[in-house]
This record gives sequence, structure tokens and C-alpha cells, in this order.
Amino acid sequence: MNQDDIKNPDELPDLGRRKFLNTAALVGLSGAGLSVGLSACKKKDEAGTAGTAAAPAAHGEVAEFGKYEVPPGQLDEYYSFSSGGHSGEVRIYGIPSGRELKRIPVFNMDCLVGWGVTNESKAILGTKPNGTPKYTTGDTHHVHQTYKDGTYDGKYMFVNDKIHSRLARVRMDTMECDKILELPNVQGFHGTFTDKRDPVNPDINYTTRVFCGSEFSVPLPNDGRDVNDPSKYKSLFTCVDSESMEPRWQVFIDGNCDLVASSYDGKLAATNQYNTEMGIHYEDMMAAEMDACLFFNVARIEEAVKAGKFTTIAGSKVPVVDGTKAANTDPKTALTCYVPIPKNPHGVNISPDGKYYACSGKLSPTASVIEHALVLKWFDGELANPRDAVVGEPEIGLGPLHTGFDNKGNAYTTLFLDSQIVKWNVEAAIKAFKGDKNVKVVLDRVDVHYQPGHGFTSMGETRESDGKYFISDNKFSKDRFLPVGPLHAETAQLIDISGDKMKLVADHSVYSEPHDSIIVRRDIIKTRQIYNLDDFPHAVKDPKDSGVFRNGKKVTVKLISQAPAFSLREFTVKKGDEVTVILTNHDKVEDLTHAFAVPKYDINFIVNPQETKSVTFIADKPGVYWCYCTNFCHALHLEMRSRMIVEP
Ligand code: CUK
Ligand code: CUA
Ligand code: CA
Repeated sequence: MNQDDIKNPDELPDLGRRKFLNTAALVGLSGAGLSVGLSACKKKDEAGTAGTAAAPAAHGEVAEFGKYEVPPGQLDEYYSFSSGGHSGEVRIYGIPSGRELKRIPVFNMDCLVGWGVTNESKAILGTKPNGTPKYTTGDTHHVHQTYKDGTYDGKYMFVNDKIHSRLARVRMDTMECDKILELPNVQGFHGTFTDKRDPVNPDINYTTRVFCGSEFSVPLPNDGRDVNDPSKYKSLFTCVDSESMEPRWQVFIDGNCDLVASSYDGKLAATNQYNTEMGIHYEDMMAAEMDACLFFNVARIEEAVKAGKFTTIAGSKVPVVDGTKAANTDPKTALTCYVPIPKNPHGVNISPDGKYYACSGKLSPTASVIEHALVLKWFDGELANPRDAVVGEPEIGLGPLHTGFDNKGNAYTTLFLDSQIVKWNVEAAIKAFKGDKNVKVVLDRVDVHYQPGHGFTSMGETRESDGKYFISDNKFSKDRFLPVGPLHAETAQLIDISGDKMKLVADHSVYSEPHDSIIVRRDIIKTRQIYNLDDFPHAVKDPKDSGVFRNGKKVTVKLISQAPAFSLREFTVKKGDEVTVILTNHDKVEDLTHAFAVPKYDINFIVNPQETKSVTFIADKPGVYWCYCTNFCHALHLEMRSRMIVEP
């Protein structure tokens, strides 16, 4: 990768950006001699200024609120990477402004990028025999990035798909999905977390694994037999190699997996369980007073796999070890440890000092504090009862779900039923649990609007948690925004947590339905602005290589885009041909993206500077089809076309 192509917002002085904007506009215009592009830019700028000048309507503290605004031309302090829920995508926002910067198509189709349209994206998504993507629906819940030394290294981001149990990887330099794995043997892959170091090799102080918890139990094998035999229903916990994106191992468990966490020392992975009852209906799933938080001893599992102590499930080669309770009664050899937690917990999060896990009760008004060192002690045979690893269990409010941490030992938990965020102190909770009646555990509460799901703090899932912001991703917005029909916007509410009292400082509307997000300091993210022609084996490197190349019924059309034209003004194919269009964008200017759309052939995709993409289709409709650029690139953007003639 060319270092010159890397951009870090902190290395970009304001002047530089302004200069870049002007250069881009000028280069885009060269040859056209028109000022349309420039005046369009100016209009945009004015509109932007007008938009941000409006004072926030709430509470009248305009000056105070101004602190959290990002003036026109300024950049945000943080990125927030957010799952898109049943939209199947990942979004990127600027924080504190709440500006939506990008939507990364992952499990969904996207006609801007051409995700699910181009051959390259279909190869990542996987295809049916007829060449269409294998699935077109997705359900993303959790995003986590790769770590080094306990903080983000800016390399990859992983996101789950609950509906088809897939794990996707997004490259952070291009912010595009580069691999998708469908997990074998599971349904309802919900919680996921990257590991933070190797449990055995101290040199590996970075992410090499992704842990994946599956929520639904299914009969194994799931082929129609045993549908009414509860003993055949199983859930599995999966470990995936973060580089190869191949599953390393799986673990049979009792109960389900919901959310997932990983320890800073690499030794444990955790998942909360709401259905230890193995119930099939919701009444059954809330029958027990205690469910569990389940811990996996990563080193022991990998030793067992190495020693060949595993089975496989028909149709998959992935080693499966036994993590059920019955098989793990001796702590000294156990692969798993089940820590009892009150009633249907939802969410497990580790504190930035690596000492404690907070696991919320959901149907219990409590959050349980589990001490990492005590779980390890249990595995050493030095703690009699797994429940003794619970060192705090404060009552914090109704419907606690997810917890974020600051850098001062405080936890912030979303209360779904109370529609509140509660701030509580972890050490105080531990003292109170030991019987200290004078200690104040709950420090503050703030109302959010309404019914929060995930909540997360700035850098809060790293050692560098900085205690500045908390975002509450709420499941209902009701009256918070202009009504837009029966489907409401969701609210992401920004809370300043830097002081003793939490301050709600902004409502950001978001498209349904973000679940989890992470807030990442902007200096960690370094992106490329242009591709390299050499990254693409099929690149059309020289404009002279453009043309129509026939091999029987297979026709390859090679062309390049360079503002404001495609290298072929027209091309002719015959009815029934299998046509592959390969398009390389020869523009080198940052932000100068072109696109290629073919009417009636259902093709639309972009090519970024120096990028190559391709599409394949059957030319089944004779006639003239104007292939045109759909991405406004130049004063002569509308003129940027090529005529496809399909001969009868
Ligand atoms: S789950 Cu959505 S609010 Cu999928 Cu992280 Cu808790
Ligand atoms: Cu090229 Cu619009
Ligand atoms: Ca339960």
C-alpha cells in the first residue's frame, strides 16, 4: 500500500483540505471550461452553514450546547462505527456531530456501491447457481475492531449477521467488506468479539481470533429428524481466525449464547445466557431464577483441539469440543465455567482495566460484577463455587441491558424499561456487596428517549477509555423527531460523561436499527483515498486496451473511465452473449468516483479512483442501451455515456 494514499484527519490542516477541495473541483473541470461544478460546491457550503447555525431547540442552553457542535469545515473528534440491524449494513458517524459519513453495505444489496451487483462483491457475498447473491437479507448487531496492546489498531472491523449466521470483515483502510464466513452448525449467531491477545504466546499482543456466540439451539444435524427431541438441540460457541476467516474450533454448550466479551489477557471469552432452561417458548426461557455467564478457557480449548480431543459434526470439518456442564465438573481440566447470574441477563462487558465483567439481569434489576481473576482461580481449582466469582450485584433499575465504562471506575448501564442511563461505581458496588451500607453505588441517572438498547462510551472497549462521551442507542423515538409515518427514526443520544453528572447534549436521528457501536478516536483510523491499479488483476491499465473481445458466446468489454468519458463511446454485442464489462477508473484525483449503469439490465455500480470492477450479464434484450455514469463527477457528468448496442 502506498503511504501517500493514507489519510488521517489529524494530519490534514484546515487549509490543506480547502486547497484539496479547490484542486479537486478544478481538475474535475479541466477541459470543460465550465464553472458549474464550482458553483454547485458553493451552494452546498452555504446550505451547510445555514443548517448548522440553527440553535438546538431543547432546554434553551444554547451557548452550552454550542460546545458539542462541530462548525462547518471542522472535523469530528471520533468516529462511531455502528451496526445497522436488519438493514444489514454498517454505518459510520462523526461524534460529537452525529453526521452520517458512510454506510458500508455488508449483508445487504446497495445500488450506490453496486454491492451484490458486481462480480467482486458477489464473490464475497457468495452466489446461488444462477449467479445471484446467496442471501440478500442480513441482520447486523455487533461491531468490533482488531486490537493491539489493548487498544484499536485500525486494521479490521468485524460484524455479525444474526439471520444467516455470518461473520463479515471490513478493512479499515478502505472501509469496505473484504470477507464473509457463514458459520457451520449454528443458528442465530448474535454476540461477537475480537480477542485482544494470545492466552499463551506473549508476543501475540494483538487480535488473531473472533469469538462468535450462537443464540438459537437447533437439532444437530438439522435435517428434519429430531425436531421434537429437546436433547438433540444444541448451541455452539465458535472461534474464527481473524486473518484466514476460517473457523478454528467450536464448543458445545448448555443453554444459549447471547452477547460476547473477551478479556484483555486473552485467557477468557465470555457469553451471557438467558436461556439456561433450554426453553423453546418464552415462558420456559424465564422459568429459572438464575441463568448464567459462561466463560471459555481459550488455552485449554486449543490444547484439547491440538491433542485431538474433539468430534466433528456431519458436513463440517471444524473441531468441536464439549463445553457442557456435565463434561466440565473438574475445574482443573474444565474448558468452561458457568457463573450463575440472575434472570435472563442481556449483555456482558469488560471494564477497561480488565478486572471485571458487568453482566446485566434484564428481568432482574441488577448488574452482576464478575471478577476476572476469580474466574481464573476457579479454573485453577482454588474457588469452590463459580458463583463466588460474583463480587458485586447492585440494584440499578429496571431492564438493565448493556454497560459502558469510563476511565474513572464508573459503569453506565442502559435501562430499557426505565428509559434511563444509570451511572454506578464498580468499586462501590463491590464494597456494598461485602456489606458496607454507607457506600453510594448509584451516582446519577439521566432519562433517555426512549427504551435504550446498547450504550457505549468513547474508546470504552479499550484500555484507552477516555470518559468523554456515552451514546445511548434507543429503540423508540416516539415524539422526538418530525413524524415520518408509522416507521419512526431511532434516536442515538449523546451524553457528556466527563463531569460528575451526566449531561444529555444531542439527539441524533438514525435509520432503523442500530444495535451496537464503538466510538473510536479519529487518530486511530487511517484510510486510503485512491486505489492502486495493481491491486486488481483484471485492471484495464492502458486506455488502448479498451475494446470488445469475443470468445464464442462470451464477450468481454474492457473500458476505462476518465472524466468526463468512458473509453468506448459505443460497443456492440449479440443477443444471447454472456457479457462481462470490466471498468477501470483512471482518474487519480481524490473523491473522483465514476459509476456505470445499464438501463433494463439492472446494473449500477461505482468505481473509485484507480479501482477496477466488473459485472457479468446475459445480453437478452436487443436494442440500444445508454450506459451512463450515475455518480456526479464532472461538469459533463450527464454527457458521460457509452452506447451499448445489442444486435438481434
Ligand atoms: S443486542 Cu441489540 S440491544 Cu443484538 Cu447487542 Cu442488546
Ligand atoms: Cu463520471 Cu459522472
Ligand atoms: Ca432464563
